[in-house]
Amino acid sequence: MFKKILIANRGEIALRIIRACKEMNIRTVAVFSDADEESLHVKSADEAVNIGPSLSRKSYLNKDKIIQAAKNTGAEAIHPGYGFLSESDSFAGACSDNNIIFIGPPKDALAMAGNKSEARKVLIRLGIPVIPGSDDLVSSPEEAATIAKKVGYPVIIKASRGGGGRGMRIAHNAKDLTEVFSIASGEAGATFGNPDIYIEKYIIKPRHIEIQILGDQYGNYVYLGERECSIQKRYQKLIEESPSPCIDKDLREKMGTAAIKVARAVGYSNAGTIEFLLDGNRNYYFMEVNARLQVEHPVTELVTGIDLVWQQIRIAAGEKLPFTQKNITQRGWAIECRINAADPDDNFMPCPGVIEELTLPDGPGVRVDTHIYRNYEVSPFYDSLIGKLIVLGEDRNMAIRRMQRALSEFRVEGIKVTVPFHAKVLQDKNFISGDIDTHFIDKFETAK
Ligand code: MV4
Repeated sequence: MFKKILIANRGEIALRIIRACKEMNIRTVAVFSDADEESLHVKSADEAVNIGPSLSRKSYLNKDKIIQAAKNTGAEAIHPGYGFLSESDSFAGACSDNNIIFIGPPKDALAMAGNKSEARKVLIRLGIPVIPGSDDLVSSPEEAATIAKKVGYPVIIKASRGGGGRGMRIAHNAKDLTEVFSIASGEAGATFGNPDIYIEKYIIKPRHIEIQILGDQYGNYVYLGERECSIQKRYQKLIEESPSPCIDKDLREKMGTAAIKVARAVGYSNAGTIEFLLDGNRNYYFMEVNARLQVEHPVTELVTGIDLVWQQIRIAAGEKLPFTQKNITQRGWAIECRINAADPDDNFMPCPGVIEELTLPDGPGVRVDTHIYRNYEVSPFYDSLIGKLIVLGEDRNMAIRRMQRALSEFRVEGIKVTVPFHAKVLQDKNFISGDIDTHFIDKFETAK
């Protein structure tokens, strides 16, 4: 096992990883930017290294600085958390060039996950359900029009190097398509440094369901059930839960098996998520591979009892999975609210500033993953996520009541936070009945 790990991240996830390391008797190295000098991850790690100015590009995204910090402190492995360098195949490559273990999937699996049209092509060959569309890249508006005519409008054009909702354009008819085609490819080139695009039929009102998997370096895989992530706004998830109200044992098994097939096909190991869309008839379609530990991983941890960060570290150190599929069970219902320093009345505009008063929820079935404290200053330089409130109940109804209770205990003063917004969603009758899809928040906001 590793003796020392560097955590190439900040905020709540850096703390989450440091906690797992402490439990495993592994020493920790934090890295931090100028803006994060007073951050908890810096104080709770055994060592901390300043890696530069506040701008992410100059610190948390600076590969050389981070690798140098690992070498100088003698860290044998780097945990990238989520965001920043977590899905960078070139960073994973740089780690291995420097004899440092990247705690995540192999470089080639990262590259495959980052190339959506290539992944799609491989999975079509394997018989994994993908949304009807192009089998490969689409290179002209004429080709796009032919495919659109075959699968039917509306269609969606996606950047091959995009993901998470970035670089997508919808076309409702042939006239739209010509226009949207050049916009989409121009955007893809400008945003992702690669103009490649592909096309799919646009699924109206899908549910977003993702399957958590773990794979060791010896070809053993398990799936840890699903997470329902449909409650989102502009691709930013607000609430996640596990299990999903619309998945039964049979569908879970089918999607879980498909997810493992995807992972195996791309040579995946470590923790990963296979994202699917579910249409109104509960047909599932592969969307993308999220090649990292995800923000919402705690809901899976609470219902399976498996610590995903422990497993990530064990896998990276070359250990075999300590369980097989039949050992994995889900018990109870978990819900997570992402708490942001943002204003729901102003399009979730970030609201950085000093936290003047703070009371965090506690009590039965409540977990709070956060890096904030009284007098902490939420920086404008980074994502506005200030914490995650996660509850576990015996069933969905109990989890909802527990979340309502926990939200009512959550008190932050000095900055605007999304707690009151979450409290309203948790009272919504469609949410309570489990009638949710990716358009839920839009409807919820217009109904107000
Ligand atoms: C789609 C889609 C409908 N049809 N693809 C957005 C994030 C990215 N992972 C894929 N996304 C979508 N792809 C087809 N063919 C609808 C979405 C989508 C969505 C997906 C997941 C979660 C929230 C979403 C919100 C709007 C649209």
